[in-house]
Amino acid sequence: MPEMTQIRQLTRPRSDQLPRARQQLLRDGYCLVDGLLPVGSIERLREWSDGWLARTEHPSHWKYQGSDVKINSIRNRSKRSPDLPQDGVVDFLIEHPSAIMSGLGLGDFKAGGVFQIISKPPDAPALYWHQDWARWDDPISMSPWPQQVFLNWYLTDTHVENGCIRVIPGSHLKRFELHDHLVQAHEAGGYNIKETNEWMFIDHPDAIDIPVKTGQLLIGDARLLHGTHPNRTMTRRTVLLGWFYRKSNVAPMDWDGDIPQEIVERDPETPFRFNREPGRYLRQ
Ligand SMILES: O=C(O)CCC(=O)C(=O)O
Ligand SMILES: [Fe+2]
Repeated sequence: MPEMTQIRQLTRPRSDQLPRARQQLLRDGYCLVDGLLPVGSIERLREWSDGWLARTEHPSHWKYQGSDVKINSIRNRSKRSPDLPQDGVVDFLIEHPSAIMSGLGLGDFKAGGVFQIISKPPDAPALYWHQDWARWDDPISMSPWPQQVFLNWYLTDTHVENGCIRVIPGSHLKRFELHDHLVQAHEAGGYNIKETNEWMFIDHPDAIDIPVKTGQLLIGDARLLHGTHPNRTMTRRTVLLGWFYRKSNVAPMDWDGDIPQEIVERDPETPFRFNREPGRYLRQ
């Protein structure tokens, strides 16, 4: 999508917005900012994603997400998933928000290289409560700063009726009773749950809905508990979701808050082990 990147003056964020958004990201686990997209981007992205959705067979385990079409970028390609189809639109989605990321103090984050097309068709069920962090055996799970975030571009305005996201603010750093009742997300268990599962779809008293306007960018900590409402409308609700990561497992250079002792003492050789189950590093 080369036309999009030409309009440089639109990609610089307003100066007061981002420091406040950063505070919210640290405290609540998410923030919503102006995505500064060039005119016409949403329509183009909708056309692009509708094309992929139409060409892709939807397996039954996509029921709760709606779809999970993964597309690799070209210039920022994920080497872990070399077989995914590649598309330059994903490079735009990765590169466009770089000034926003810097303004949020996330300038040291790198894109995973892939975006997911997650689209709820008309009459689609809710997405269950889950969190997406999978390094719970590692003391870095306690970081008061984000280590992994999702960037969500919604391609329609979202609201409760068409399946907007809902979150439990603060759940990225604090254990809620709900944590102990959840089946782990997606391939770790969520794919196979029943729609009648009470905990996975609970109307939790601490949950808040996050309706999003097209053009806004929702950024969330991977540890945040989130889910969605069902889509009860006749129009599909699509989000383009990409993961961004910090490579370093020590405090950011400019971090002036506390650093948990567990992180100070963390063995730099701690091996990666996939574990989505929050354990002793998520405290009450
Ligand atoms: O559909 C959404 O709004 C969020 C999707 C999500 O969180 C996921 O697929 O892990
Ligand atoms: Fe998620």
